[in-house]
Amino acid sequence: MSYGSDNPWPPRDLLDAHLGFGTRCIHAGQPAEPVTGAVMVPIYQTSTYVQDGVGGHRGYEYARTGNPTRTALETCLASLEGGKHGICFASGCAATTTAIHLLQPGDHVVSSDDVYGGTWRIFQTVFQPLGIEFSFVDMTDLEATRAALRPGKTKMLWVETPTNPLLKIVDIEACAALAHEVDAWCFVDNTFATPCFQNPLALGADAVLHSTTKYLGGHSDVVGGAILSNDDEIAGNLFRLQNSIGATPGPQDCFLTMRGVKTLHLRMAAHERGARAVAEFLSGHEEVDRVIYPGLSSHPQYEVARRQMSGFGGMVSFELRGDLARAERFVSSTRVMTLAESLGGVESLIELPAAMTHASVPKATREAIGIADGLIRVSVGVEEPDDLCADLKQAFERSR
Ligand code: P1T
Repeated sequence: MSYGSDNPWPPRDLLDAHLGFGTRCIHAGQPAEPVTGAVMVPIYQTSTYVQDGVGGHRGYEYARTGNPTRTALETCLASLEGGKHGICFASGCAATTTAIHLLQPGDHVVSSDDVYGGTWRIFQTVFQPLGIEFSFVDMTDLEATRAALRPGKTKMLWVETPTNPLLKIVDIEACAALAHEVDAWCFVDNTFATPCFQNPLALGADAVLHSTTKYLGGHSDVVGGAILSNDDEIAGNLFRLQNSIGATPGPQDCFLTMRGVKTLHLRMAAHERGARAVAEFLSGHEEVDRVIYPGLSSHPQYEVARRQMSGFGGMVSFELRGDLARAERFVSSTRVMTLAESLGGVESLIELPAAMTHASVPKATREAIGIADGLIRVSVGVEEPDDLCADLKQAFERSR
């Protein structure tokens, strides 16, 4: 099966399943370029490709349809998720939007309630008015998830795990089984865990989505998205939609993402080390009401996390004692951690979801989900853990 362009280079076939994860981060999809021997996949900064005669192209016709730098990234990410097919997009939201275009008016989606605010906004304000229905449920409650299914109408389960920002852990294997009982697809947003710590396809998911803006890019310098799948029908339709809708990434962005991915395995280990230190520091603090980190045995789904993840990730959320003003002062008081949206970069970022990343979710909905106004989310970077804990300590003092 060929998609868009029947490109000769770089090859899409994956011959690397025997290689370890870290080796694939560096090499998957990226053989040396055959003309010059360039070790790094070049940035093919072109919008179109010469044809030797009408229709006689060399695998690439037009850069929305295909670009060799993008092909390499798509192949690399597919390899990391254990998928046959990789399809890249201009952003995580572009990937989500394109995925929902697989559905028709009248179809129904059951989604995790605690999803990224922008995902919620796409579902509620873009697709709901076009006739696709969404039910939001706490997917840690499998009975509630089952009850939300409408056999014959439900075509997709949209699972985000760990969730953003409450870091709930959803049982992927159980949700994929529920989806398949009603002949629906199970899509998993794996942005927070990354393929380094969680492989949804191996747990039965039909497709995996990433905001590559986050850990995969890893350096807060590029926006992108990807969907990986083993299902020929899903992938064929996504390639068609990728070309038709056209929310594709440019070659420079693909290059930066691929360069970031080369150190994914190293960075994730450091993110996790820092996150554990921060979570333990906060757990012992008298001014903190609740610390949420999947790697703490106090986490409600700790056992599920241990079963389906090989690491607990770099995200920590917590509730500070005191009012919203105190929380605002706190996130403005850190000196090493930067007050900013986004996550997954080498630098630590701190934010208030209710006022920032999840401001597009109405307050009543946020409260029903459990996102308190004073909830603070930290994307723990790869700085020295001691410096991060010292930074939080001085922020407690400065924000009192
Ligand atoms: O920002 P973009 O690349 O379009 O990705 C959207 C997206 C999708 N899925 C998850 C789980 C996400 O966290 C995001 C983006 N999130 C943020 C910008 C944030 O700060 O939470």
